[in-house]
Amino acid sequence: MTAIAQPHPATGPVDGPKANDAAYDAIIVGAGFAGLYMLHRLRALGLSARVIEAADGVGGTWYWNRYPGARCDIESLEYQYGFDDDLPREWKWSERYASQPEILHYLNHVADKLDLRRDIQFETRVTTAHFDEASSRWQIETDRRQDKSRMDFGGDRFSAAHCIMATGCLSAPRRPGFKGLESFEGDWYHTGYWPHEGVDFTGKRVGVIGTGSSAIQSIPHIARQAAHLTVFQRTPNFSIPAHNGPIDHEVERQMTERYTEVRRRARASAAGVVSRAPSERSAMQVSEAERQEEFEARWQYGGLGMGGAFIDIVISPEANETAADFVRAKIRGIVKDPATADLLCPKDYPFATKRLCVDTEYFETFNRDNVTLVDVKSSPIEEITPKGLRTTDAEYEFDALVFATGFDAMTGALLGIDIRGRGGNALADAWAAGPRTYLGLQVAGFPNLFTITGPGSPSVLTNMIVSIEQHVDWITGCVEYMLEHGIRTIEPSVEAQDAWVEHVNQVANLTLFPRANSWYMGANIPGKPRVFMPYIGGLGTYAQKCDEVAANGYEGFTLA
Ligand code: N01
Repeated sequence: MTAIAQPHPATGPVDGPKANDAAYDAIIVGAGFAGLYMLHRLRALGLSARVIEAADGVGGTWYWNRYPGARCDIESLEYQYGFDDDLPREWKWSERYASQPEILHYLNHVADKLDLRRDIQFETRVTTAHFDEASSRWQIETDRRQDKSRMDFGGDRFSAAHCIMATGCLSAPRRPGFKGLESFEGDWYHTGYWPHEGVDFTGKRVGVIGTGSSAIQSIPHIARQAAHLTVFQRTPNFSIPAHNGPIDHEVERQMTERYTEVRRRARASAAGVVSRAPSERSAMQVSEAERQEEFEARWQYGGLGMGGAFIDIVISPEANETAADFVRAKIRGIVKDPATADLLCPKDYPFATKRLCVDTEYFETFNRDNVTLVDVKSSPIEEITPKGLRTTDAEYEFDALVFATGFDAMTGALLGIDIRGRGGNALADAWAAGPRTYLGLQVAGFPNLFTITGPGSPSVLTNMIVSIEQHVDWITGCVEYMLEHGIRTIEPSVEAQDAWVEHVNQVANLTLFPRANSWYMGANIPGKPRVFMPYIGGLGTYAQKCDEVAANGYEGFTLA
């Protein structure tokens, strides 16, 4: 059954001065993979739901990240919806790793096929979401007015029984905070906020700041166009070749024939993928020759599977060092200038404890005559100047600057909205010492607020689409349960939340992850609490726990 996204008659008017707000069963914030699927599921329950989206189209992260070379680092056949058997069969991916335009095309196809757009309000940003205890409903305000009939000022307002954040984990680009940026006379760009019309760097002197995944993907493309490219690196990254190429149609046929089964296995796996599963062997219990053979096989296969070459790679410093040494040797084998190669070799954090990168000819790019690598760890960038930038060592002139400086990950988009729960308490205060959730799904004191792939869930450590579907399915089941049992609100108990946060921290502390200054730890944002935000216990274990909680009448939650 399909509901119509209009004020829901069953919900009734909301008391008080906001009685004119459009009332829905659910407001969903964001129209990426998560928001689209959530809308589809709630409609099937017969609920009224509206998606509020800042962009003028669907796609979320794949709408914004249009920088040259942007593509997925999970294989196309796994990085797609799995809830509908027809979708994987009818959609044909062209490459092993899909490019950003192809993924965006896919999401537009899904939005059309499921007729989702009529319930999405584009070019509108949610600014506040306040829980009204009297009505047990969320009051949501936006920055834009579509309802011209209202006489007051401000954006459209909504009231909803459920407020569902599908805001993404890497969707709040980190604005470059460099002194003097406004004085720069050339053009500057952020990879996470790229112009739709594209950028032509032909004949230009370009500076790229940052060497994370976005930089590693865009640098080879920019280098092929620019007159000269200077890369400013603070921390080198471990990157594995993608070995991208046309899709293997036989693999595609086999996978899509039994996609439900593939997806069931993916959800039960540690990282939400079935290709190149993590090994069960310890790196320290095999011979040197066997270790090298495994590393080489995974390097030749390409992609993120390198991180799962041995079970103890992110647990044992010795095991980790063997993987780090292997990749460093590869870098030195590719990059001809020994000093540049040395600079490109990560040395001061364990392998795979910052998100691994997957590249196409990244290291090879530094063999080009028109590319220079500058170490800004030893001589940091002091300021942007009208003509370029100055480090503590030297001054550089550019026609264009590209900031690949990343995101305020996992909490940035949520805390960018003024979210207030019971007693007017702000989420920003509740999370002042780091995010606290129960299962990454809900926050104590914020009834009926759901966070799809929120902090405290496996999210960014997995194939996001599998984790998104697991969360959306769980939330749908929860909302259905509430409807069936006449329950108006659900929220975690403080005790259940505290116990979960402690468990998330304990598991993280068994690994080497906390040793790196990564965005997983919030370390890329000055002043952000240093907390390992995702849950590293594995998606399969986690999904089972979520299912058990639901089967036990939503154990750990308070239902009223
Ligand atoms: O951002 P990042 P990203 N001076 O935070 C540097 C996903 N993703 O956009 O490491 C100089 O990784 C910073 O240096 P440091 C993926 O999960 C996926 O590249 O803080 N440098 C770092 O090098 C990824 O991990 C895909 O020392 C400064 C860089 O900027 C995540 O998004 C593609 C600086 C930021 O790297 C984020 O990736 C792209 C300063 N003041 C992204 N400030 C795929 O699916 C920051 N830096 C393939």
